[in-house]
Amino acid sequence: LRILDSFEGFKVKSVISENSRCKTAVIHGELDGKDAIVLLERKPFNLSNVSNYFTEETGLENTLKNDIYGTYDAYPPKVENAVKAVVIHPATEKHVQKYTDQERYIVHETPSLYEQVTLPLITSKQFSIQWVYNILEKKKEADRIVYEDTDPDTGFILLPDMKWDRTDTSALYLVAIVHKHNIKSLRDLDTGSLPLLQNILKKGLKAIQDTYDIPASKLNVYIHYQPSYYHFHVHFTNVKFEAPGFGADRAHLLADVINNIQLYGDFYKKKTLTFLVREQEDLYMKFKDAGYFDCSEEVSVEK
Ligand code: M7G
Repeated sequence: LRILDSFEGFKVKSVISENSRCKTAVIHGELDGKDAIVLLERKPFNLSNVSNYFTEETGLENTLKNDIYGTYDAYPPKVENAVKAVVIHPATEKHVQKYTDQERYIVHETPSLYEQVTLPLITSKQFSIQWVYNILEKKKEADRIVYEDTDPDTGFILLPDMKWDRTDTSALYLVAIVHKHNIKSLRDLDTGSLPLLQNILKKGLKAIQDTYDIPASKLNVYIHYQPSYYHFHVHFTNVKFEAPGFGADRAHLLADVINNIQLYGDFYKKKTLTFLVREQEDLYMKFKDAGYFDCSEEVSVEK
């Protein structure tokens, strides 16, 4: 689990996903004989120092000139060229699958499908959450903590998400990880969870206002269903930023979740929850094996 200082020895196996609009690509490779996943992302412009781009150090290659219109390939100084790279190494088969572009299917998960199909899978087979425990036990990322409430029942640690470079606040992305164990996901929330949820919303928003001067009205605060990691956590992102995973197929706004529980108590135990599954995912296989996609109309209306 060493920290890399170059990609020396890295062997590219394949490009497993690519998004030209987001300027991202995911590469599956091998390092030290073990699988590795690298998420590459072009960084946003450093606008606090925008004049750095406009010097003789930025070479220009003309690609078109028509009347007053010119297009160029520009080569800014090296420091402005950095590409963000998230490296997962050694990566498991599940990581390769998670980041590979693949067909997606909608599932309407009734409470009984949750009990019969989803729950047995997430209790037996899921991504390791060692990284979460490392944060909660202050073994890793302790110097990045933005705010902590240490209460064992309602407390949490708020810190920058791995996906955020911590410089550009218009792409601000923080995650609040609860101290309490055994809340796997949205499905486990009920009236007993209200003090925890309200505490995260109130104190998380205040900490972001105090630290980054971003008000509550400029933040999306939400929970993923299904999450990748089944230890309860909440996402805080700048509304300016189209965060991956902020879609109706995955994101549940924390304020709405609180209100649904206030109104209906065990709402998330009874609700049919909709999400996307990807073809290579274990969950897709399980729903397929259970015959869900053969007769999804019938199954999805089951109470
Ligand atoms: P999720 O909804 O369970 O899964 O969110 P997703 O990755 O499919 O969205 C987990 C969140 O935790 C994501 O936004 C990850 O980027 C973030 N995350 C994952 N890991 C392994 C780490 C980590 O080691 N450190 C930090 N700070 N964030 C992480």
